[in-house]
Amino acid sequence: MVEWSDSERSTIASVWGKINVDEIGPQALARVLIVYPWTQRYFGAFGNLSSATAILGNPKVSEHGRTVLNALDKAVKNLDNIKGTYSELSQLHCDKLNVDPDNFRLLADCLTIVVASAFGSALSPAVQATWQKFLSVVVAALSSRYF
Ligand code: HNI
Repeated sequence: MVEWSDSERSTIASVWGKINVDEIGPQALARVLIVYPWTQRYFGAFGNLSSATAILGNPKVSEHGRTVLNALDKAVKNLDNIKGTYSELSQLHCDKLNVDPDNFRLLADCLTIVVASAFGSALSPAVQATWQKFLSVVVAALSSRYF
C-alpha cells in the first residue's frame, strides 16, 4: 500500500491541474509511437503511422492520447486506491488488447518528458520525483492483472 504525504498529494494535484490534456495527451502517445516504433503494432487500425510527421498529424493518435490522459484523472482523484481504480483497465489491456505491460512504463516516461518540456523550470527535481512516484503507481496498477 502506497503512502502519500500531504505535500505529495498537493504536488500531484498541482501538476495535474497545470496539464493541458488536449496538448500533452496527443504529444505523449505520439512520442511513444515514434521513439519505440514496436508499440505501433497495437494501433494497426489507426491508419498512417509511417513517419514521425504522419504520427504527429494522425487524428486517431491525438484522440487516443487524450483518452489515455483523461484516464489519469481517475488516479489523481483516487490516490489511495489506484490499483482498484484501474482493475478493469488492467484486465482490458491484458486479456483483450494483449499489450505488453513494459509499454506502460514507456508511456509514463514519455509523458514525463512531454510534461518537462511544457513546464520548464516548474518541474523541479523534487516535483519530478513525486510525479514519477505517482506514475509508477499507475504503471503498477495497470500491470496488476498480468502478474
Ligand atoms: Ni491504453 C485503450 C488507458 C497505456 C494500448 N487505454 C485504452 C483506453 C483507455 C486506456 C482509457 C480506452 C478503454 C476503453 O475503450 O474502454 N492506456 C491507458 C492508460 C495507459 C495506457 C491510462 C498508461 C498510462 N495503452 C497503453 C499503452 C498501450 C496501450 C502503453 C500500447 C503501447 N490502449 C491501447 C490500445 C487501446 C487502448 C491498443 C484500444 C484502442 C482502440 O481504440 O482500439
